[in-house]
Amino acid sequence: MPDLREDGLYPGVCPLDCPDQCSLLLHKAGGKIVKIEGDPEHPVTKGSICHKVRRFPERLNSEERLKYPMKRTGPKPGKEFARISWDEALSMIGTRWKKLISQYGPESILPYSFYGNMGILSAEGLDRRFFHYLGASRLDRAICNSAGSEGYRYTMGGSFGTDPEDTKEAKLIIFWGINAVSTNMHQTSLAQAARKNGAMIVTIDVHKNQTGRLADWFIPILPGTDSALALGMMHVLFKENLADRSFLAEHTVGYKELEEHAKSYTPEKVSSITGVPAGDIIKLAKLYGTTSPSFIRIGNGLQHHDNGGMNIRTISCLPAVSGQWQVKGGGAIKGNSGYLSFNSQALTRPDLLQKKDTRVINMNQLGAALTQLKEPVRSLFVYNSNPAIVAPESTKVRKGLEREDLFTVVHDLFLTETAQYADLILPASSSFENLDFYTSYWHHYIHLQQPALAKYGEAKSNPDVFRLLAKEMNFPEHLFGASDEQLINEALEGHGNDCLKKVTFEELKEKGFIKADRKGFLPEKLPTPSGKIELYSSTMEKKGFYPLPVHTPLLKESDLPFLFVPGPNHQFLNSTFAESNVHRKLEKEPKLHMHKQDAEKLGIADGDSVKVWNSRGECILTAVIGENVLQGVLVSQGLWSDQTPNALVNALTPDRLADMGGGAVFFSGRVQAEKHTE
Ligand SMILES: Nc1nc2c(c(=O)[nH]1)N[C@H]1C(S)=C(S)[C@@H](COP(=O)(O)OP(=O)(O)OC[C@H]3O[C@@H](n4cnc5c(=O)[nH]c(N)nc54)[C@H](O)[C@@H]3O)O[C@H]1N2
Ligand SMILES: Nc1nc2c(c(=O)[nH]1)N[C@H]1C(S)=C(S)[C@@H](COP(=O)(O)OP(=O)(O)OC[C@H]3O[C@@H](n4cnc5c(=O)[nH]c(N)nc54)[C@H](O)[C@@H]3O)O[C@H]1N2
Ligand SMILES: [Mo]
Repeated sequence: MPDLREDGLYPGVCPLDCPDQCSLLLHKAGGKIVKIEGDPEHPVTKGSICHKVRRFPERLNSEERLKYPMKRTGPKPGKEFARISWDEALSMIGTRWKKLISQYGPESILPYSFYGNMGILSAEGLDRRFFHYLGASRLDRAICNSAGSEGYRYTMGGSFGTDPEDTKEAKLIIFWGINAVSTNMHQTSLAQAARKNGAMIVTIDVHKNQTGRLADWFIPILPGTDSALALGMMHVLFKENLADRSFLAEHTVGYKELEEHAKSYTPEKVSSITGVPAGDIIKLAKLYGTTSPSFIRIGNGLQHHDNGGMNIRTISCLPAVSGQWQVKGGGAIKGNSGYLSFNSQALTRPDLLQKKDTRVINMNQLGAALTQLKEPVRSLFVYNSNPAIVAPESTKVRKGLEREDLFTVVHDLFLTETAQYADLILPASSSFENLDFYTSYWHHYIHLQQPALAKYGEAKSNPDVFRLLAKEMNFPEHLFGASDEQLINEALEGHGNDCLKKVTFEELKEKGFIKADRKGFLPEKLPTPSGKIELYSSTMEKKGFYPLPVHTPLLKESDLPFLFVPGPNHQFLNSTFAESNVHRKLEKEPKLHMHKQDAEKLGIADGDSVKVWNSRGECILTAVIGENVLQGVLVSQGLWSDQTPNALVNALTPDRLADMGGGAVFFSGRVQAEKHTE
């Protein structure tokens, strides 16, 4: 271990929930990180990092950081808290939980977490083991990528795609439902490098944002209609003899059925569904079918819809039809975590859960879980997440969090909007203070973060909190006494993943990051039931889905005229950084993109305040009028903090679930808009 009293340069890895997972150089002076740079030695991130992370030191050293545990002294929500000791905090939790367990059973307790820190020990390690042993209600962590991951799995068997480093060789790059300039900047750099070698960049999105502007060809599409566009492309590929039949015959199941099925997705029909002109559909399909290597970066936006799973399932069939999986730099990436899979079972120990039918609560329905269950949740333990801002149907979520009888503990670095509803607040250390390992869901590197800083005030890491809670609850030492180093070793053994066969903790310590040893363009035998790419999926059929890719329209939840797409923005990372004046200033104000004809009808001018509302809630946003969105579509960006109280976009989003994976449908809600006057 380095001597943490020393100033100087420390290696680091970005802990944020972002595909790029950058390798960092941490400059330390006076015992603090004062500057962060990208590590030029990293083969993918190559020393370039985003503004958010360059300004990370402000966050780390912020006066607002939580330094010690505190208990509530005022009403919920509020900022009145009093300092207490860790012993007192732990004993309050232990006493309350033991009482709840004896009175109501352990399912009265619910953990709520996501990936505020992508470190594996921080996000899915001892915490999971602890709650399994306790027998708490299980949380279905479906807020981000679960619908698309399930959809992709039916086609490809798991999260396996193209090596991003190869994509600089592509001649056609399609950014499909991804705002890569903001959310995957190194894929953008790779695309620009490819463009220097003659590649063309196409962006398919509901919003002409930075990534749309970067493209050589921007294709605007109506929300939730992408599977129709992909099927329209397949229609043309088969019809024009641009499908790679020898690849299809050897590596896929069901291509003849797909060809037959795609016949009904004529360009005219697809145009009427998607808003993309028939001529453009034909042009896009021909471009895709005649350019090699062609690569599709499949984004997250597509799956936050009622039909999100099927959208991804369908698009992921395209590289099979074109045979592009077999071409270096071709293919697609939805996610690549399959190449870096480790022994998660050893860390999380699902076997410790005694009652196998312990109830499962979907994190997208937190509001309902806190307000509507017959057997109520009576205690909530929140870490790595800020549900008061990020979860759908905020009004319902906050009503639940307001319950006086709900014993809420929040472990975070800051007094987040969620922490303001807590009975007890625990201070978290930053990732740079902890030992942890990281696996990217886009590139192929596994990283180690060794502690570069002493712990801030009395802050503790997530694994340390669960070690202490285990002691408090008298849980066995042999299960909860393991050190971080032991846990990393457990994760790196017995995983059966050949790509990580040679990776050890010792080597990670020495090198900082190691590339998965991947062979071939895809695993030789895909983990689908047939071992092949499944264009026709019997598994789906058994589950009641249509076995072939298909377009299903979004649920028409009301007659309100607009579809509302509130995505993330450039300067925040979900709700992280939204608390910072500097980051908010850079974003200027919460905007609402609207088509000029819609604006005209509503008498709204550029820069006007607009009230956006539905039966769930309302927001006040600033109009940006133009042609960045199609008619009938409204787009906002950013999960703004309560410092911008009128911009809580999740007050409007529905908490129903997507077609697959229990996914969130943030982008399938309907709203009305009108000029706002004070
Ligand atoms: N700067 C920044 N980077 C981030 C994040 C952040 O908040 N800020 N968040 C991180 C996280 S957790 C994630 S999951 C990723 C998300 O990053 P992305 O994968 O980029 O996903 P989103 O930004 O949700 O949506 C991407 C795009 O999909 C578009 N879209 C919405 N609906 C549709 C549709 O039906 N069809 C099509 N074609 N497009 C549609 C949106 O307009 C948006 O431009 O980014 C990560 N990186
Ligand atoms: N409207 C709308 N809503 C969305 C989305 C959208 O596109 N539109 N995107 C959704 C998506 S894709 C995602 S992934 C979710 C993300 O939602 P969240 O996972 O809740 O992400 P953040 O808002 O960044 O909150 C992370 C919190 O973790 C804390 N944290 C960081 N490191 C640590 C640590 O080591 N320990 C502890 N205990 N805490 C730590 C941070 O301080 C921060 O408060 O939001 C979803 N919500
Ligand atoms: Mo996410």
